[in-house]
Amino acid sequence: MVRVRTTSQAQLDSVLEIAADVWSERIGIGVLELQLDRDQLGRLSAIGVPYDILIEDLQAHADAHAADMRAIRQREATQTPDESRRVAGVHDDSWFATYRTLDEISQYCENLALQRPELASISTIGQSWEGRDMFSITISGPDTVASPVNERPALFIFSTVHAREWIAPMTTCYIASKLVSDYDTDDQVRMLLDHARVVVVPVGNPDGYLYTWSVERYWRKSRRDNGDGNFGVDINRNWGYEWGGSGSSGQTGSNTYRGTAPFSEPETQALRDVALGLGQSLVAHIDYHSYSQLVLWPYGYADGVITPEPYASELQAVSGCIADTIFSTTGAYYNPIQSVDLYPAAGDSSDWFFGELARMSFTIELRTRNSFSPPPSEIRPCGRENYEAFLVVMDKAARHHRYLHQPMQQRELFDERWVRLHPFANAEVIDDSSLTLMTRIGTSGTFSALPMSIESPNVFTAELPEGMCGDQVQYYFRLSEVTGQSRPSQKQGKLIRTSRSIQREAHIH
Ligand code: 0X9
Ligand code: ZN
Repeated sequence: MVRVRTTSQAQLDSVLEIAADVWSERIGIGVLELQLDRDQLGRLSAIGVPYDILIEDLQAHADAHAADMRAIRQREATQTPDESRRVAGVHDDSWFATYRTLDEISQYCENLALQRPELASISTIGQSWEGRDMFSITISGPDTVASPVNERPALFIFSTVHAREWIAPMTTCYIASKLVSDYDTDDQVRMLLDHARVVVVPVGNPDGYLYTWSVERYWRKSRRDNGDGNFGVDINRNWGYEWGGSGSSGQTGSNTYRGTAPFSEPETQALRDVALGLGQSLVAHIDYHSYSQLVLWPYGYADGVITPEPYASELQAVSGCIADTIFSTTGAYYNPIQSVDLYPAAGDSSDWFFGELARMSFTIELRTRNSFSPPPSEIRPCGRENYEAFLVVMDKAARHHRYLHQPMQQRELFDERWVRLHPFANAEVIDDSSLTLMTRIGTSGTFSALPMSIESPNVFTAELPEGMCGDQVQYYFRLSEVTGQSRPSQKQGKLIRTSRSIQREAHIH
């Protein structure tokens, strides 16, 4: 693995031709990290591109990493397992001491569901190209008549769509595991899980993941046989929103091969169908990758693509919140940016969740800044910081469902232009004077603010502006909740989750 510096497009083109694989997130003139055969180094010199060798022998590097993991496992084998914790189905911190195989990951999740069936359940969501079962684990507070689990707002998170990103399944398993165990001990987690559910798919590409453990450590794609001697589709270029554009390849051998059609791959289909199955309940999505510590929000499908307002600001604000929470948990810095500013890549998951389903969606690039094989000691801090950040997103997403607004039918709009908003019982106290209807005629331009009136206790109304027949009227509600000080029972450390202004302000679209 080498770091090169190019100064022209011609140099960059030659370098990309010489490289076996590009590891850098950002591909452009300047600094690039790439994998190449040792005997190609001379060609770099020949075209005048200076380089530093970062990893001399990738196989030896992967072997050393494997030896580290073996040592941890040997230590593990000599220790008596903490059976009482595992049997209780609570979070087992020792499991996060090293990377885990596909089987170990399924067993860990199955055990969570087995031990706490009222909180966690496993479902088969489809089969991979090689015919392996793919599974999800759904976590929520016990089903009740007043709040059936299937009607609760749902957050859908998945990881390991890219096979070599080993810290990703560890992180989503950490989130699943802590949610289950904290339900008993943390008031806020219990409140969130009683009002929302979380669907986790830890391994979105099981064939590829297995392949990285058995054959090629740095394999990225699925394992489809493309029929021409090349294998694999990049599952993160196979989603159906603006599929086929820049940053994805039509070449079967490319590491960003997009497949033959949107959703051509069984793995992408399985993930899509989980999302569609959640229907209106789906409120947010996160796709976990590694590496480089970034929080990415859509769009990312083409250079210069504009994410419409007010969504762009809201996605940016929540991304900032995620990054802040991570930083205040462990001190790790994740940069929040729009995904296109990393590089354009058409057919990724977040563009589909946002563009097609109109849901809040993020792609998080986990630890570290320079490796698909961070030392196993990075797993727990990565889990902790992302668990805390996930709770923030969950709180934010569930909050959207603290308000009820039934859009008016066209017929009603003809001579009635009143819109109503009812806070649910679990909403925070509202600052009445902050209630505003933001509205505009048409689909572009600025929104203007109209104050809302109190129709009866807890029912707020406002009148939409008058338009011409056929005009489209867009609107959303804006209000401030009075929180923070009013909940003195919160533990000091947890206040981070409720103290950001974004959390005190809710937009309901
Ligand atoms: O390229 C990807 O799929 C993601 N990075 S990774 O190194 N894990 O492969 C980032 C996708 C972000 N989306 C866009 N830039 N559109
Ligand atoms: Zn990835």
